[in-house]
Formats: sequence, C-alpha cells, structure tokens
Amino acid sequence: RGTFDTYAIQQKWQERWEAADPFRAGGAEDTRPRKYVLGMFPYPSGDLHMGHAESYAYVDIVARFWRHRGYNVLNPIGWDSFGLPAENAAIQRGADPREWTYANIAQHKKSFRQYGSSYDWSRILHTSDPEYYRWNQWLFQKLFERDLAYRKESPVNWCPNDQTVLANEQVVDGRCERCGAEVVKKKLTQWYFKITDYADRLLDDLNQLEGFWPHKVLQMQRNWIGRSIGADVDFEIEGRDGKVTVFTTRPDTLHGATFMVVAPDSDLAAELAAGASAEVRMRFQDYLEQVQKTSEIDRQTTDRPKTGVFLERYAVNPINGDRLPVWAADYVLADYGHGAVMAVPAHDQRDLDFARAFALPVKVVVDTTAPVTGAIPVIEVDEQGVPIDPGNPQLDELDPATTGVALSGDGRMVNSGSLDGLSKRNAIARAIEELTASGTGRAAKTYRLRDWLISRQRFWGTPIPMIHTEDGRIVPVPADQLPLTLPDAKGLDLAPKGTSPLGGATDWMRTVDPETGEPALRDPDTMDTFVDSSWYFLRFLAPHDATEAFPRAEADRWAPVDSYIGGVEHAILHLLYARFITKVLFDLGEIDFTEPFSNLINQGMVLLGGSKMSKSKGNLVEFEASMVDPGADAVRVAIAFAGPVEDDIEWEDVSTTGAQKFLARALRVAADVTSAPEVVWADGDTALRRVTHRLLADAPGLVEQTKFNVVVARLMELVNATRKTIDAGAGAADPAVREAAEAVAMILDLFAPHTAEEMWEMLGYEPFVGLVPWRQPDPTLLVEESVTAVVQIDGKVRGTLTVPARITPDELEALARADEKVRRSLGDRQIVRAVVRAPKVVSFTTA
Ligand code: ANZ
Repeated sequence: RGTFDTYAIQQKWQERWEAADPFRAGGAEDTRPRKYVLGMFPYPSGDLHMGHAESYAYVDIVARFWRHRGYNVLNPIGWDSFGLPAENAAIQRGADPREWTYANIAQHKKSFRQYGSSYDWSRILHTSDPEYYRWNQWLFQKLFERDLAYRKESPVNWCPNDQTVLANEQVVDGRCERCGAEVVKKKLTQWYFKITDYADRLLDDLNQLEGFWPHKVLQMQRNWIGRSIGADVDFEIEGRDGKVTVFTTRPDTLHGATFMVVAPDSDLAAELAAGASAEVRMRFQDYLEQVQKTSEIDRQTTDRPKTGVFLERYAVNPINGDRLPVWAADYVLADYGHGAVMAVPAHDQRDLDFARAFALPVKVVVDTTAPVTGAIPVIEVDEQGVPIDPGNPQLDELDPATTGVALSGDGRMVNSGSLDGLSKRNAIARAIEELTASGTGRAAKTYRLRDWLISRQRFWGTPIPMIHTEDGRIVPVPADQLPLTLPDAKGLDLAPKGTSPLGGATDWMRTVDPETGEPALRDPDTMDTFVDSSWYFLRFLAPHDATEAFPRAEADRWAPVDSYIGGVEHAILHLLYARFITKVLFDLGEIDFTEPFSNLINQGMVLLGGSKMSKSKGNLVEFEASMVDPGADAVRVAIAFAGPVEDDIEWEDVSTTGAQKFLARALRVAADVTSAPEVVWADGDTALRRVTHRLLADAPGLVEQTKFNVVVARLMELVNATRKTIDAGAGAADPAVREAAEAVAMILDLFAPHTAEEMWEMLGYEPFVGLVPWRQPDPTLLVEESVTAVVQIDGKVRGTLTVPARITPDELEALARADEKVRRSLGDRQIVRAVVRAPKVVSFTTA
C-alpha cells in the first residue's frame, strides 16, 4: 500500500483536461437535453478565498452531476471586471485600472484551473472588454428608445467618500455598500432606468419562483418592491388653487382624519411655508435644515419623538368637508406616495404619537371591539336619519387619545356616515367607490421600489452612449460608432472629485451632433456595473459574437439558466436588476422567457473565527496556497462535507485532513482491485452490491436537493464497506469490489475530480470519468430487507411491526406510537419515556 502524491495527480489531470477540453458545451448538433449551470461570476479583486472555493465547488458539483446524468451542460466562467475597487486600487498605486484588473483576472484563471472546475473555457468573457460593453451600450439605447432610460433631477444618494451617486439598493442602513461612509442626499441630474414600470410584474412573477428560489430571497424581493394597495385622495387647501393628493392604505378611515402632514422637504411644504407668517417661515426654515441632516432611516424610526411645524393652513376633507390643519413633519417622506398624508391618529400609531405631542384631536372611526363576521349590525337612526350612537364602554376604554395605542385592527366603522357598520374591507371598497363617483379620489397602488439610478461619476465603467448637443438635445451615439470605448487612463485624473474623470478627457469628450454636424459633447458618466451583470448570462451563449448581443437561437436553446449559484448578498440588487432586464428583453422580442434563473441556490458564508472572510478583516485563508496543501480535492470534499449548502461554514471546524484521508482510502480501494473490467457483477458479494446500488439510486435525488454533505457521507460509507470486503479473504477479486470502486469513482467525480479520474485510470479505463453516464441501479438490489421490531409497554411485549432494516430510530418510534394494537393496549396511559433500538425494539414506559 503506497501513499499517493496528490499534488502530482492534480497536476496530471489538469494538464489532460486543458489539452482535451472535455467540458466544452455541445453545439447545435448535440441532441442531448440541456442544462445551463452558472455560478455568479467573480469580481477580479486580488483575494480569492475560501468563500470563492465554496461557491465554485457547489457550481462544479451541479455541472458534473448533470453531465453524468446525460445532459449537454453549459458551465461558463467570466469576470465582472468593471467597478470601483479596480479604480480605487489604481488611484492608490498610481496604476492603470485596466492593468490592475487584467493582472488579477490572469491570476484568477490560474486558480480556477488549479481547482479543477469543469468550465467551458472557450466562453470566457470580461465585462470591461469593449467586445462586451459594446452591448451594454446597445442595451442602454434600446431602453432609451422605449423611454425606459431617462434623465431627471432629483435628490440622490451621494457617497462623500467615493464621490459618486449610489442606487437605493447600494445604500445599506444609510451607508455606502462599498466603503461604509454615511450616505447624504444631493440634488443632481442623473440617468435612470425605469424599473418602476415593471414593479407589478417583478412582484407577481416571484410567485412562479416559489419552490425554486430560497423563500427568504423571494420575501426580500417582495419587501424591496413593497407594493401597497389603497387609494389616492384629493384634498383642497383653503386659499390655494389646485389639489393635494395623498396616498392611503386606509381610505375607510377618511372620516377619522383630523389633520394633514406634508414632508418638510417637499415642494408643497416650501410653497405653503412661503405663504405663512414671518415667525412660521423662520421656524420652518430651521426645521427644514434639521430634517435635511436626518437620515431616511431615522425618519422612519417609529420611537423617535415627533417634531413638526404648523403651516397655518387648512385642508378640506373631500368626504365630509372637515377642516384639517396642515403640518410639516419629518415622519412623512418626500419621495414616497405623494409626500403628504391624511393623518388618522385613532388608527395609525405615527399619527397618534404626533397628535398627542401637539394636542391635535383624535377621532375613532373603527370599533375594533365589534365582530366583523356575521350580518351588518343594525344602526339606529334618529328622525333626521343621523345614527344614534348607542355608546360602547368597551371601546371607550381603548380610546387611543388616553391609552396612546392606535387601534389598527379590523372592526366595524362608526362615526363615518354612509360607511357605518361596514367591516374594514368593505368600507375600503365603499370609500373608493364614493371617492371615484365624486371625482375626489381613486384606487391606487404605491411602491417602495424607485427607479434605478445607473449613471456614475467614475472612470472604470461603460461609457454612456449618448451625445449632448449644443441646442440641448440628448441623442444616441450612432450604432456604427459603437463601441464607444474608454479613453486611455494615462493623463486622466481619476481621483474622486464629484464629476466624472471622463470630463477631463477633452479630446474624447468632443464629438459632433450626428444630425447637424455641429460640435457636441459626450456624456461623461459611466454605467453602474450592475448593468453589466444584469444580462451577462446571455452573452455567455456567444461571447465573441461581433454582430449582436446574443443570438436568438442560442437563447432559445440554453436560456433561462437552470441552476444559478451564488451568495445571498445578491438577494436584492443583482437578482432584481437581472429579472428586470430579462423582462425588458422579452418585451423587445429578443427572448421568449421572462425570468432569467429557473433555480437559485444560495450558499452560506465561510467564516473564520465567527466573522466573514475578507481581506479587510485580515482573516483570509488563501485559496492559492490551499491548492498545494491540502490540495484542490481535499478542499472541495471538506467544503461539501461541512454541512448543508445554505448554512455558514466555520473554517476552523472544517477538516481537510479528514478529507485527505478519505481520498487516500478511495484511491487505495481502486489500487487494490484485482479483477478485470469484464467480471460478471452478478457474481459479487450481495451485501456490498446493495450498498453500491442504494447509493446509485439515492445520490441523484440528494444532489438535486443540494444535500451534497449527505452524498459525501454515503460515499465514505461505501468506501469503508468496500475496504471491509477487500480485507475479508479473497475480497480484492470479488466483482462487487470492482463494481463499488467504479461507482465511487463516478460519484466522487462531483466532489474530487482529480482523485476520481485517477481511480478510473487505475481501474483500467480511458479518461474521462467526468463524462461517464450514471450507472443505473439494479432494482432487485434495492428491495429493502425487512425485520420484525417488537414494541414493549412497561416491559411487556404489546405488538410487533414489520419495518425496513435501515429504519431510523425516529421513524421506528413514530410507527410504534401510531400502531393500532399498541394504542389499544396503552388506553389512557401516557407515555413518559421511549427507548428505541432501531430496527428491533421500542420500549415505552407509562406514567
Ligand atoms: C391614512 C391611514 C390611516 C394610514 C391608518 C395608515 C393607517 P405603507 O403600508 O408603508 O405603504 N403614508 C403615505 N405616504 C407617506 C409618506 N410619504 N411618508 C410617510 N407615510 C406615508 O404605508 C401607507 C400609509 O403610510 C398611508 O396610509 C399613509 O398613512 C402613510 F389607519 O393613510 B395611511
């Protein structure tokens, strides 16, 4: 029994794979069914670590699995190579972002080769290649043509450190997602993609993904889109022309509105304040300054003391003519709904807190003590038809004005004229009908989702393919002038200064108006890199096609992606944008599907000492060093064995030594086989054959449920069983030993492909085991052996059960508890203790 030089084995197979390129996807002539397996493509920062090792191990398991299952598998790799880190690194080192980026990519490619990943290496793409970003520009112009790309001036998120704007999705807890600096608001004119036009579809189509994407991710997307259903209600303000519209989810409570609140930073507040007394004008000005320093998060915090300024004006409630004082207060946000609310303090906690702080009236209009099922209660009316309030002591006790607790629940409407007696749901419908009839309101929806701000004041990104003409038009760069490539970074000042470095490339900036030939300027901004990653899965279908973004026929053949694998940190941003662009491409008639990723697998994080691996935390376990020792296969097996895919992995608990030992045992089994490939398997040892065939039968289901750790455990079990048979007498010649070793090699290929190929060769076969079809299990060997289990109650046998020999203790206990005879003997007695020795005995003790 020798030891194995695992590093030499690794090198040997990598060279052979590189020479033979066996994992290239089949072309149009390939008639096998297809699977498109994709790992979220990496960003080429210089620090590959075990987090990458984890993600790309899972990708390779899935890709190799489908190949064994007879599929034509597409598993490409590329780099998301535009973006801020390259630019920042370049600024720090005085280097060119291009050089930094491509040097890192070269390093990554080497590492992925060393990892033994089964990519189709012919399809490499880098988003920073003009060959790629030319099609970002095409996409941009397509959106522009459809009015889905537009410019507007509005308050935007501004990172003072990176000196660039950020999309809402890139602000996490009020801070820049990249650098952690506190984000401020700044009024700027920027380019947007109109993702809000797609809000309903983005939300509704999530239902199709239920069961195929992690539920948590679907929920995060739902919350991010944040659809609220209700009504828009128009109010007039005394002494002012025009109406003020508010959005409310509770039009049923219109009679309970006692004041109106407008966002202090809205145009309306400024207008109303301007018409107020000098004192109020001053108070408002002070207040506004204070509000502008408050983060959006703080403004939405419910337990902050309420602040505000009365604007000395009154709104008129369209449903009953009530006069409502108008206040400016920071809990109302300028860019949600219409930036103004009807305040119903009795039924909304924020409004109640405000009313109590400023002694404003509180009017209850929903009796939350009344049952909402059953008939509408009879309302007594007086001679004039005015309802007689019968009084409700129970409700009086709940009066929000004294308890400080708003009544947000369901109930029956009171003090609400024609709505009296209706439940919340019916009153909402009735109120909307009445508003619609009188032309003062209508059903409406509001979303949390905002349009996607896509322009960036940075160098290392796709130039926006638009021209600003002298007379103020904004026109597309003509298609025959695309790609509009970045100028040379040399000589440009890349340091963040709030305007795009491209503006300093004077020659590059100068162009001509394509219509008039007059001098014109280019747009100096670049695109958010999330534009690049929103459609890259399509570019992999023909990455070097110079005539179109992707050929329709290839999209029809391969897309959508069958298995998409990556970190949960992309649950909102990237996945939402990719879903949006997919729907746009569908509407453009470019593709015939509406969701880009049919299945999504999110892996957990790799932690070191409890915190996420990252360069900044200095807790990296270097990927490259680990390829030498313990070696690629040991790392991959250790990761796959560490636990369920979605769980975090604590690297200190991961045993690569255990994995190395297991791989050596597997190799030794293959080395020990003495029979020839022609043996008759049926002559083999039945017990071992059963273990082999059960694994062949179970592994596919386990892999499809991403229970990779269970498959590794079962492989270990099979290797051990094989070793036992070998060590028993003439075992090495037993056909069952060869059969088991071959099955191990084929399944181990998912996790440890170098070792698997080596075993396959030892067993006398040509490469590559990676392309070998899955062995069909023999059904006759799968028939479960059954045994008789006895059930005892207080020491006496009270029943017997016929159960599978491999039953688990929990299953056996459950069967015993459910057995009719056992239940009859138990009668009223309670089981206080159960001792289970599967598969033979269950022993209950009763009280
Ligand atoms: C009256 C009312 C009565 C409301 C009631 C709620 C309960 P979601 O569900 O988050 O969409 N609102 C509207 N625009 C707002 C803004 N710009 N800033 C802060 N709050 C705003 O919340 C919708 C509700 O939030 C709306 O319904 C409105 O208050 C408030 F018993 O109108 B409601």
